[in-house]
Amino acid sequence: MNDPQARVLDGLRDLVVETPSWGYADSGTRFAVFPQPGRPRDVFEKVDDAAEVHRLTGTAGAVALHFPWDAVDDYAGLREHIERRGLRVGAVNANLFQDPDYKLGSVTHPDPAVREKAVAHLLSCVEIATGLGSTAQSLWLADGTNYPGQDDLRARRARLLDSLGRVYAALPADQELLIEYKLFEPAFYATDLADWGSAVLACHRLGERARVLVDLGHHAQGTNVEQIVALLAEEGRLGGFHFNNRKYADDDLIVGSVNPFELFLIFCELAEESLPRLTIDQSHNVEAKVEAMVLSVVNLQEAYAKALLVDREALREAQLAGDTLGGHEVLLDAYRTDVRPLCARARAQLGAAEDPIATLRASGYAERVAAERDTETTAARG
Ligand code: RM4
Ligand code: MN
Ligand code: MN
Repeated sequence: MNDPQARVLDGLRDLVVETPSWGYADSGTRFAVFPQPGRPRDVFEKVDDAAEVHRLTGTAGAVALHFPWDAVDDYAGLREHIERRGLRVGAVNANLFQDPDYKLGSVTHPDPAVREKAVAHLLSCVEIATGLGSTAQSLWLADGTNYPGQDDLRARRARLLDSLGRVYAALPADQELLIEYKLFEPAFYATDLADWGSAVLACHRLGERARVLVDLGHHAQGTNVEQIVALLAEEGRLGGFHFNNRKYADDDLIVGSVNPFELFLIFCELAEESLPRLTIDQSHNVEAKVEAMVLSVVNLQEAYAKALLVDREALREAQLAGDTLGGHEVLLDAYRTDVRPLCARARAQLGAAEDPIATLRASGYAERVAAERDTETTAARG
């Protein structure tokens, strides 16, 4: 398609961003959690917030869930609630990092009984996903060691592959396994899945529906994340993305807030082929949560729009001609374009808000949920 504006409008129409249920709930740092007015009290209210973000942006039609944080007795009821709000279930995220049994690891733990417990949790997540109509398991492990000699690095790797192999074997054909790596934290000496290499090697062992998930906050400073995207895509192993932004470590700030040019370059790579699963993974500690999520989706729309504006032909010509700065300037041209009016038009076409933040603020949503949720909580506490 040669009309760049039409390319952007089409692209934004098809863009789906999954917002995370956990991004609406109270969170904090290891120093403190600051409770917010109107915070959702359960998964149903998290879904209500996600639906509000979708209503305003037109692009956030799926909600990723985290278990056991979002566990309920009646999954059919939860699915109905999600669909009634005009959403679908995104990836199902297992939680293998909070139970005291996992102090020395989960699927890599030296004790087979703990590994069994971890695998059982992963298998229960597969069942939950089946009931909810989700097509992906998203797995991040906190597994690792703090001291040299604490455990055998090769034995841990073998345990990891064996445990994940059992989970992969139980995956229904319409579910994929996304494996997320992270350089460090909570382990500080050796993390079992520390980088894209250790993740993609595990995927190769498991099977073709195992793919790597890239989280923007999980690399060493200065890592060229867009190059990792290109590499994994070329291998057919780019499964998904966790968007956020950071200044120092895994800060989980609003995507595009600190380093918008990096985000644009990542979208330039993503836009080369059909987009993988795109999820926001953020922790809003001091900012208003629904507003933070709306701004995140808007930032993603703008980064994608700019990537779609890149004159690919001119870029290729410059590259083939060895015109070093010519190619760079093609990218800058797109990056420096003010795409806000075009994104507003795209949102209007989707029946969403031209100016989502202003509309949210004028709607009184935050005040309304604060009144409903906080009063009832106080009443319930008696
Ligand atoms: C991790 C990782 C995971 C997320 C948890 C809460 O650092 O990014 O994706 O599920 O945090
Ligand atoms: Mn993540
Ligand atoms: Mn993280």
